[in-house]
Amino acid sequence: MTEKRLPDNFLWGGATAANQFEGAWDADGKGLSLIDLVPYGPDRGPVTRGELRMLDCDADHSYPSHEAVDHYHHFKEDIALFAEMGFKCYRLSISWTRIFPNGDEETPNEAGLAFYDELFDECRKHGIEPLVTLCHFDLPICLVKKFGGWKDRQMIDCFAKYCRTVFTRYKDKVKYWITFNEINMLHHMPFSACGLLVDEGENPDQAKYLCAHHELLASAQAVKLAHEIIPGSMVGCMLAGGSFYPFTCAPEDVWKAKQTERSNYFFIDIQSRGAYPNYALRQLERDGIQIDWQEGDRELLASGTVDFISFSYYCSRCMSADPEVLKKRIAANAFKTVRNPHLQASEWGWQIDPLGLRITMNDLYDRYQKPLFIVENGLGAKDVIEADGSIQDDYRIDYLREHIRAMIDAVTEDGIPLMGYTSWGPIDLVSASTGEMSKRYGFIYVDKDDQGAGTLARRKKKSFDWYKKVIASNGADLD
Ligand code: BGP
Repeated sequence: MTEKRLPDNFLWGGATAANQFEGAWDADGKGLSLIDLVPYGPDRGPVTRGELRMLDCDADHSYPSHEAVDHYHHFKEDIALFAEMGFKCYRLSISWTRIFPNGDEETPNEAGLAFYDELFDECRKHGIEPLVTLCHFDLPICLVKKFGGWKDRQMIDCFAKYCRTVFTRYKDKVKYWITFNEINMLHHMPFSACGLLVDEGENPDQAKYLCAHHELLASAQAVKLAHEIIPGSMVGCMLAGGSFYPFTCAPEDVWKAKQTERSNYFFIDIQSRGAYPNYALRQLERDGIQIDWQEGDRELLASGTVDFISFSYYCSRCMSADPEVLKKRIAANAFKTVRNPHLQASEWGWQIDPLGLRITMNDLYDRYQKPLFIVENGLGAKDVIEADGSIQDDYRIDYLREHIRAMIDAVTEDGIPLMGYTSWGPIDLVSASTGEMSKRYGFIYVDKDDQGAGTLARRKKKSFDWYKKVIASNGADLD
């Protein structure tokens, strides 16, 4: 026990995404989303990056989103388990294609709207505040085929219609919203992030920044709509976070780390400050990239700034200016990083750095001066069921304990306003990067393997009671 604890209104909880959790990919009128075409296996990476085109399902691949862990049919049981752990908040995403199956219909799909009505009612019944992501790597494939995804400005209207529909429908049930999950993933997995497929002869960077401009306008529009339709609502942007350290103290390494960091901050700089930053304007000009400015764009960006900064944090990253060092980079989520010799890594090579969370929080708050919300953090690991049926996931507890400790230091020692903490995947779900089930984050185990076999039964791990105690003590008891 320590004296350090978070305030009573701190939003403790967990986070999921529709495509990795719900399954029921074609139930009750749901349309096909681009993420329903991202397969399991070696083709997954190339599809998410847009290097391999997959615009229809085929018999040679399996698609993890189709069943996921079937939260769609287990949501009451799942939310009851969250309530048992004492969750104050549950971050989930709405699947756009449950609401508008093709993305461009005039009227929404009532069955899809009804599903989230029930889900939010269930949360409210247990006193759990929903935090809703409008788009988590999940857009109607019809819009990808029709418009080329976010390359087309008409996407802004499609998104606004979807936002207006869900804000109006859920205005009494949902107060906290996030526009786009990990918006900077556009750099790293452009197909999953915004449906981008670069055409032959097209400049990939021009296409990327065109998508970015439209998404940023759509985000600003969504913020304005939420504020109009739901008085008192709060809307956040969302960054795949993790500060970049210079590999050495050579000024060239420091500068390279800063530039790389800025290319990721670019999106949320605009979402939180309402204008393109000078460094980006100059860089885009040097690179010969045109921004598709149209009348009213600047005003829209300026008037639709976010209320809070949310981010995921799994690891810090390291950058060097030396081409030889860069050759040996490793994976850190969809990013590449120079290996930091001071850190250990997870089984998937993501380097574990609890102090890096405190550093990232300070970097973000120094930059934006807006409340922060940690909406993803956790350890992906293989779990073993012991002979007595228990799962002794002490490695997960250790990871979370040290990160939560660093987070509490950032709040209590550094004075950072933090709205809440939702750990990633409180119930095991499909891995976004690999499509595996065996990369597990949960406090609750799901009986399903990488090949899709299993009963989908839920089972508490050792970390379940540990997290319950952490929440009950508001972070004072991390033992
Ligand atoms: C983030 C995504 C999540 C989630 C998480 C963990 O980038 O927002 O959707 O999956 O990473 O990554 P993975 O599932 O690849 O382990």
